[in-house]
Amino acid sequence: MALLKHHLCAALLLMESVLLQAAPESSCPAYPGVPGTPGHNASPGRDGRDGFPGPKGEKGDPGVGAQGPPGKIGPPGAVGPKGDNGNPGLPGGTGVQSALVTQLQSDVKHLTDRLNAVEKVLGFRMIRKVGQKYYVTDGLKGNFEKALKICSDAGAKIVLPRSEDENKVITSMQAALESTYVYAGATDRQKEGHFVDMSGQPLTFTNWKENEPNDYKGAEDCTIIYKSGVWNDINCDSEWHVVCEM
Ligand code: MFB
Ligand code: CA
Ligand code: CA
Repeated sequence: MALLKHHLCAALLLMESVLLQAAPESSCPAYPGVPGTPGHNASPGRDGRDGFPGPKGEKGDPGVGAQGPPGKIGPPGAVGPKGDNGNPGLPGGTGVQSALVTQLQSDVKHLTDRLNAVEKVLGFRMIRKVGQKYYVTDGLKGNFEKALKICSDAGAKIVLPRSEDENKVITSMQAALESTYVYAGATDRQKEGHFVDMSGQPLTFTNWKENEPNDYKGAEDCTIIYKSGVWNDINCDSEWHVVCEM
């Protein structure tokens, strides 16, 4: 169909051109032709030739050149002020050895003492560890002087609680011993009414029962711990359970 249309259009155009050539001055009015179908866009044309060089540009910023190689080492500076004295040097070879030997001897003595204490502790029937101390007993009874000897023979001292917690350990041992009273290492033998420990130092902890110490009948200079944990001053010749500490 399109082909037929193309041929018809071509024929009409041919006829028009013939008529125009035959009678150019014809009086026939020239009627505008039917507008043709717009043509397709032609393919792009060839690139044009290079243009003429443009005007000279403005001067650019100065460039940053690559860092040059380090310069030559300069001359040595002036001599500075004298520095402080250095730390004392280590002793000479023999000095270091003697220091080490001294330290080792001290360590060995400490360990030996601890080992001896543990061996002594193990010699008792009942042991309680109380912080860095041990409370020990064989359940023996005696007066105050005998109590002091039992403990010193074992390389220990008579017990003296220094806190509520330590005091409670004693009452727990009394329950196991079915004991009523345990001697404590506190007396006012030196000065009546002023209780001190076995080194003569004032007491930092006490748990006296109400109205105690009372130096009953003027003859109570030693201290016992009742199974409830309260303290009472008593006659040093009475016999009670012995607990030692080390
Ligand atoms: C006193 C007490 C004393 C004796 C006596 C039998 O208390 O202080 O040490 O135990 O009783 C009333
Ligand atoms: Ca007294
Ligand atoms: Ca008393």
